[in-house]
Amino acid sequence: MSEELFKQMAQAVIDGDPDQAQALAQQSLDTGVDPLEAINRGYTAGMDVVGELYSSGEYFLPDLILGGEAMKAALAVLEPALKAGGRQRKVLGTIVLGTVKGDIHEIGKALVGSMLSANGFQVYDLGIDIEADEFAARAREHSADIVALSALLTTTMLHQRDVIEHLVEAGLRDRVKVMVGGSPVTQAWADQIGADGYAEDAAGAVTVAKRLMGI
Ligand code: B12
Repeated sequence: MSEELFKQMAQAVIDGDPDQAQALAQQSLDTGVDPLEAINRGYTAGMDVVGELYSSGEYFLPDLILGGEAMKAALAVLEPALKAGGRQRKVLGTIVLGTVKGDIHEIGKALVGSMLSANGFQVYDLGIDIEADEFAARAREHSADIVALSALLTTTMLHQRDVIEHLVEAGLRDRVKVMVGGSPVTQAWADQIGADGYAEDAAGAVTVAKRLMGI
């Protein structure tokens, strides 16, 4: 019975269908299925397939976005039940994410956030146009393992360096890894400003975040 439900959950993510994903999550709670099993054996299994199809070129960006949205829709139903039951999903690490000061591009940043969250990271998405000192303050508040910085403009990518400088000034740099991305950002830029990781896309962000956590 549950096996069939898990398959349907995975399929809802593969199909990028948030409504179906959410309905199945509610159905699983109503029929007493363990929410942790639903996340791991249903939805996360579906995300793995989406990631593979994207890597092999069969799926494109919109499929990745929809898969992430479907997963988020299901988690919105299941995570409160998990917390109420006193069980937490295993968290791989805590990430403070945002688009840097002067930059209002949010789509890629949101996609990176939902992929990280769907793959087991606790993500605090600060939003867009975020000041450097705000990143440092929130990293301290949440005891972040990683600060992830998005920038889509050649002018605003300079602020990624400012955030690193603020983390140094706040005495946090030795405790917090920094990951950067956005279309004008390159590995060479990441190296130049002393960031710990760079990824070209949201799937790569998950790989890099896991590497930074030593997983
Ligand atoms: C949509 C868009 C907008 C929308 C944004 C809407 C929104 N709510 O986000 C609006 C209309 C507001 C906008 C405004 C502007 N834009 Co604009 N915009 C774009 C556009 C067309 C698409 C961006 C997008 O969403 N891509 C889809 C997402 C999924 O991809 P992505 O953002 O690159 O993110 C992926 C990766 O980069 C990576 N990634 C992103 N962030 C991070 C973070 C980390 C940590 C990691 C690891 C990875 C990562 O993973 C993501 C997912 O795979 C781009 C062109 C382009 N093709 O990129 C121009 C573009 C970025 N914009 C541009 C410009 C010039 C502007 C404006 C200055 C225009 C103007 N004169 O007003 C303003 C700037 C406003 C501001 N202050 O920020 C230029 C930038 C040129 C440059 N190199 O500096 C571009 C490249 C267009 C162009 N070819 O000229 N824009």
